[in-house]
Amino acid sequence: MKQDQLYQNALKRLGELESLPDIQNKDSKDVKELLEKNGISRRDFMKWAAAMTATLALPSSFIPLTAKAAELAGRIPVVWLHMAECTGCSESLLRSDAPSIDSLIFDYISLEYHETVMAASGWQAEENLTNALETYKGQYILMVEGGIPAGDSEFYLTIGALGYTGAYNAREAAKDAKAIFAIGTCSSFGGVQAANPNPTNAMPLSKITNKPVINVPGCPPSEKNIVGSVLHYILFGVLPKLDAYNRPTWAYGHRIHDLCERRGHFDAGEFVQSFGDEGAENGYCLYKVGCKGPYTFNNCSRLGFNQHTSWPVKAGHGCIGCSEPNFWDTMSPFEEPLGNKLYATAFNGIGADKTADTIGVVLLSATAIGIAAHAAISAMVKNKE
Ligand code: FSX
Ligand code: SF4
Ligand code: F3S
Repeated sequence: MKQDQLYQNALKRLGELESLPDIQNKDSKDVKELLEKNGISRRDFMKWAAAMTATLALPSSFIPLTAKAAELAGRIPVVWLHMAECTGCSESLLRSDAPSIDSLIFDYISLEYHETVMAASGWQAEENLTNALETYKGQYILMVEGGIPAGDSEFYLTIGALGYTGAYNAREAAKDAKAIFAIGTCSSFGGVQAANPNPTNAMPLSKITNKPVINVPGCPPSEKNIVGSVLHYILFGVLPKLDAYNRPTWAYGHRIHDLCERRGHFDAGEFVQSFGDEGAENGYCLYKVGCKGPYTFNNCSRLGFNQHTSWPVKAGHGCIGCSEPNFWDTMSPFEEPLGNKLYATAFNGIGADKTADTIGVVLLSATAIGIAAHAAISAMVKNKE
């Protein structure tokens, strides 16, 4: 769609949303008041809107629309379900001592049901869920965190006094949802629960419902990718452009390696050989101590976490590929280059063992050879200097 048309559609949609009642039931009347209370000026908010517009890969003409979308976040009811996981996805937004604008906007979103933040428990909590699904039938956004035990193993995740399984709750909530997001790698791809031998037969959300699911992976995903997904939906109301794994390309269109701050050292053949060595002190590339940035699609190297303060590679550990399918199996050992794994598996008869995971390793290996070759050539160039 042409930019002009996109802009006009977003404008029309925001106008329609504005005429809806604000259903958020927090202390603050509106986003303006909420930001003021937290000492955030209008100017800071507009700077945030500019950064978020760029994050969503939209031109700067959309900045006022992004700001407006954030202001209207209280008009969209959100139901957030927890499945089998560590709650890191929610924590990535909520555990901030100085709340970022992202977390404030998330707080302002009308969370009709979210087990971590709601006050209700027991029967009342279950009633809240049933009420939210009925009251906002056909209007709510469903966000699901966690892998979901399925089939004969559904009972491994049994929730609350009614004894429903997680899979049952997810299926029921998906039926009348306007849009569905799998938040985190567990919900997107199964995550740690689905790692070999996957004892509970944990599945991604997309295998539990037959409705379209937008995957927002990462273990955890960044606050920007979660809030950006909601804002994108508010702005356009349609599926964003997705990659082969149903991840929005605005967030997962580039490799970690493409924009990594240590990339110059990779190209120059300057590698950390072991943690704590002189190369580590000099901020050299972490490829040889296991960085999976060359095979991982996410925007961590561009945006960082915790209000841009840091991200795994900046903190000194390689990327472990946490936004990729089956990364617990395909990307480990996390502190060894993937090329080592290629060598080991090639001599361990991997071809005879055709599970989905091992096929994943073989496919990945084609890229691994290229990267390993690049790393080796870079190292040779370096040695000749
Ligand atoms: Fe944890 Fe979410 Fe990882 Fe999974 O994040 S951070 S185990 S993606 O489902 O809580
Ligand atoms: Fe950065 Fe890792 Fe790529 Fe090195 S291998 S440049 S540390 S992403
Ligand atoms: Fe995950 Fe790698 Fe980003 S480990 S948080 S995708 S840097």
